[in-house]
Amino acid sequence: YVLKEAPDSLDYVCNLVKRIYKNKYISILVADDSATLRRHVRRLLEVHDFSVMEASDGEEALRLLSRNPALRLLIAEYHMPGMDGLELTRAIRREHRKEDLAIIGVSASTEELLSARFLKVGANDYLAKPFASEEFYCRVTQCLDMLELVRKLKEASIRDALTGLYNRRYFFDAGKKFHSLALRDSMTLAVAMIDIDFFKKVNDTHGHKAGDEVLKHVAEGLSGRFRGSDIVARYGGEEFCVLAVNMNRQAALTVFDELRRSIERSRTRVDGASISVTVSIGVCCEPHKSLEEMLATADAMLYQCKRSGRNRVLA
Ligand code: GH3
Ligand code: MG
Ligand code: MG
Ligand code: MG
Repeated sequence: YVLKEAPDSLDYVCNLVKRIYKNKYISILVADDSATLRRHVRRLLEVHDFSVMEASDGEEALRLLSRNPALRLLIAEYHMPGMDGLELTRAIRREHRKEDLAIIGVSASTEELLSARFLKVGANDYLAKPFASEEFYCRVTQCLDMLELVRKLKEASIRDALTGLYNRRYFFDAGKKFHSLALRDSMTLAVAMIDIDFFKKVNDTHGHKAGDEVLKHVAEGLSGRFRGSDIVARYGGEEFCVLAVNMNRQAALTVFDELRRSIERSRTRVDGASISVTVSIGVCCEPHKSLEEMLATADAMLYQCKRSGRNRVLA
């Protein structure tokens, strides 16, 4: 089974490590005033390799949560001196959503509707004590699976499936935030539209699949060239856009012309063919315009590039 996946690929090794140490990266906080009960829950979790932290009351739980953003799940006892489990849950929900930090309320109390009260203030689940370790583990897994599913969906909703770059929606959502920050702090900002020249010819000559490989190749070249704080997105088809903060016109012309040249020099190898493409890039460095207007200006510059011979940068 193991050998079916190419054993020499880095991805394979990473996935294997993740599978073996899956739970080591998941931190769970146990809030309970009884040290005996905390130790019991800690042991249940550590059997499955989770990283566990302990809090003996609500205040300590809040402190630990604010200092450890990696925490994914809180097991909250109802009866605690000071802030009880319900108040703790309510306080946490002012800052952390259900899909970012799960909470399971637990209690030995027979108070009526306690489970409903926990769920109403924002707990993901409730378990009455004493519980079977098997059930405890199932509930924990269920909560963590939900968090992981939401994380994957969120990630998928902002990415382009073919290239892995951000998609147009994310470009505008995040771009608008960057844009207003740049305006506020009087920072420079560059927005670029990048379009592959005569891309239809690539599809016509080598086929659509080869065209896709070229798109992926250009996307890789693009994403490797910008800072993590910049946004590199696939705008659609064979068009990409970049928003680079702290970049003035002079720097933009240099950076995008280097990018243009590196794409011109590089080749995509597909099924024995070696394909090279060029790109035209229009840039706008006028952050006093709205993001939409900046893109429209960049697009107009791109059009000028196309009209004046392609394979060039204009700002
Ligand atoms: P120009 O230099 O004027 O930009 O010419 P062009 O051929 O690149 O421009 P045009 O807009 O006429 O054609 C773009 C082509 O890109 C048409 C379309 O089939 C192709 N295309 C768009 N999305 C994809 C995709 O996801 N995969 C592949 N393989 N081709 C795509
Ligand atoms: Mg186009
Ligand atoms: Mg076109
Ligand atoms: Mg094109």
